[in-house]
Amino acid sequence: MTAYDNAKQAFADWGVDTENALSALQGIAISIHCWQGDDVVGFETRRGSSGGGIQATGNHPGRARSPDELRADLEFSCAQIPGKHRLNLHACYMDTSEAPDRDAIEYRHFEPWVDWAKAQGMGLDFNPTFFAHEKADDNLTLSHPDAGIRDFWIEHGKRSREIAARMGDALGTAAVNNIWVPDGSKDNPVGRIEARRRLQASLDAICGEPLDKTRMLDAVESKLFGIGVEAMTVGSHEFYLGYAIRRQIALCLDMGHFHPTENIADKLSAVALSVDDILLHVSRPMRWDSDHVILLDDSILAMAQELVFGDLLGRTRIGLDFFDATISRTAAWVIGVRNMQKALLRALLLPQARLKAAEDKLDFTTRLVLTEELKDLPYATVWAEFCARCEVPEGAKLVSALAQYQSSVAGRG
Ligand code: RNT
Ligand code: ZN
Repeated sequence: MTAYDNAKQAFADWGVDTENALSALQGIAISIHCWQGDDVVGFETRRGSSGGGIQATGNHPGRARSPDELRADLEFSCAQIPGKHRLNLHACYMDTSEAPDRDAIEYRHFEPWVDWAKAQGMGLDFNPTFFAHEKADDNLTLSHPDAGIRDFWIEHGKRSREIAARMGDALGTAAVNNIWVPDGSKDNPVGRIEARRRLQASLDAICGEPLDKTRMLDAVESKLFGIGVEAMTVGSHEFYLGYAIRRQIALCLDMGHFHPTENIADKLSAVALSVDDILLHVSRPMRWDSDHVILLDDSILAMAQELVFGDLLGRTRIGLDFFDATISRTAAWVIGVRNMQKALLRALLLPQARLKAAEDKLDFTTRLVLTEELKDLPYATVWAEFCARCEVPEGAKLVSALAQYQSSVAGRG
């Protein structure tokens, strides 16, 4: 008997088939955010200030300085992560010797990424970049009072959407095009509704023409506040929840974009009754939207359990959104993606029917005994089996692979 055979039996004793869990996990693609690899800097020749309140902190050696370095780092990272995943690109990560402004980006500026994704067997997702640009320095873009500035950003949004659709065509898997804008106000505004009307009109101008959902999915991302926009964020949760419902597009829930005591896992089932598609930005806020690398902690476990128990995996895209520049950036990716997968595996290994039956009978004692006893099951052994089958390292081998790669990139300037 191998350790896995024993674990398989331990779960079978609870009525859980570990093989079903492993094949379900194999089918879940995580959208890996390109911006962890270079501290959200991007590769535009014309580069503005960082802006938008989302600057990474830290100066660990090894930041990717070019698309080639970023791709090399991603290839290494993906070789340490079981399964097939997606890459989530931002518009500012264009790969071209040209210097198009944001309102002039074209598909060809991203084609090297598409070719690379095809070779890797990865899908792509996309984001227009509404920050780090002189026309966003006031933290106003799609809701700017000046129509000329709004039009500039609307053009950027339209082009991004078209690029995403063409990525979807090329790779045969719909690319999510997620819109997040930093728009807001540092001090108490007097024209809140006007700002929100302008944002709504700009979004309508961008997403007005319906595109085939097999090519791309529109998503909008809400936020509570950011540095420099403490008093009001135009695209608040209520704003975008309503907008996504009205326009039948995807809603993006970022785990760092709510009050720290709100339970983001709880929101999934609530919004799922009103929107068809959900995008997650799995992140770890510490006191604020700090975007720490995700741990295998209660918030992630709860999120994964809601996805599995609410049968929401089929209409939720799981994207990650964190950036830590104080540690190895490749290690950050690998740790974060694997933690998301471990959380999903744990949820898939729970005896769901039995737990729900106890709850339906209002037998809360049994529910509590079960949830606590189930924590002792050998999840780690099933995870190790998954890694072995996918031919990726775990434990001490992973630690040394990460350290070795980090030392190979530490000399980058
Ligand atoms: C910012 C949002 C947004 C960004 C990325 C880089 O608060 O979370 O998703 O992190 O677009
Ligand atoms: Zn986000």
